[in-house]
Amino acid sequence: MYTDICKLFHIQYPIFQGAMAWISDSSLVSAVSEAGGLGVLATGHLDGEQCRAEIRRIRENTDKPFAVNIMLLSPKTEELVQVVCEEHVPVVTTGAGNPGRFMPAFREAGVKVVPVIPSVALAKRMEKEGADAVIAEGCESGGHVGKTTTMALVPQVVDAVNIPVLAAGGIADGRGMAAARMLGASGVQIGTRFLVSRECTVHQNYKDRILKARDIDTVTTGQSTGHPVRVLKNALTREYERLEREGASAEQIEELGRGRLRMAVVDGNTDQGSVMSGQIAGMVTKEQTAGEIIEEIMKEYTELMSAPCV
Ligand code: TUI
Repeated sequence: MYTDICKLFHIQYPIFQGAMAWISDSSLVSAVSEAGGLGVLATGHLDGEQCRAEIRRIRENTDKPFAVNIMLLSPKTEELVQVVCEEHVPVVTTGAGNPGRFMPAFREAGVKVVPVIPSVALAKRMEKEGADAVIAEGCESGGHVGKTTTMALVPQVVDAVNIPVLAAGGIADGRGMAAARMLGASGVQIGTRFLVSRECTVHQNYKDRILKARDIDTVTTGQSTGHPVRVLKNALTREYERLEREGASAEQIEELGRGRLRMAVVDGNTDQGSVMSGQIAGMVTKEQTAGEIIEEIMKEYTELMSAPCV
């Protein structure tokens, strides 16, 4: 239960909450950290000062460690990095790109860096550039995804680097966590299950779509743009399919996606909005507090790890 991840990040359980743009705000982050995991603030939709305000709200709610995620496609990346360093945030996770150029600034500010990576090559590069750990994220995840599954990616990354590896993508319970441990991961990152937690402020319509989803209800859109995104099927994904079938340009397809995540998360328009979700949504069937989710996962995990083989 207590792994090198717990020691490195001063947390009770080796569970990171996946950063979800517009969704993982100070409310969810402080609840996950307070429950013994590592809450991770999403900043893909924030500017530097909004990020600073959220960091301060987290610190009002908990004195436990937390992380800030920097989505490297954000036009505000530079100012977000600056704020994270000024605020001496304990941990940064990064996504959707290579954080190499910011590593010296993070190191100088004493910020631990954990890049999310979709490949062995990138994991090796991150280790060389001074990452403290990596999150190997399989394409079962929600949102922007790589090409390799968690099952195939995690052991290959574990073999390739000497820093701790967390597994992400398709994990939502103690069985997934035990499987990740068997693949050599020291911890897990969980997004979709925390999305339906009571402390998550996402629109109830979004939660309801996750709670009702089946195993086959996600699809990746935007394959042709080089930024495939896993979402629940709806009118928007049918429109993506039509555009891609008709050979629309990458610009036209990117344009279709503009503002769609906000539409789903804030306005609750789950038909026209982008309802990002992992493939595990079919198994996420109840709303609980973040604390209950973590307790349940750890109970299942410890029971499995101590059970005799059958
Ligand atoms: O970043 C994520 N998931 C996300 S970001 C996001 S917001 C968004 N919306 C529309 C289009 C694109 C993004 C929603 N979900 N997960 C971590 C992740 N990182 N997945 C894949 C990667 C990744 C991809 C390429 C990491 C590094 C990378 O490097 C390429 C390079 O620059 O060498």
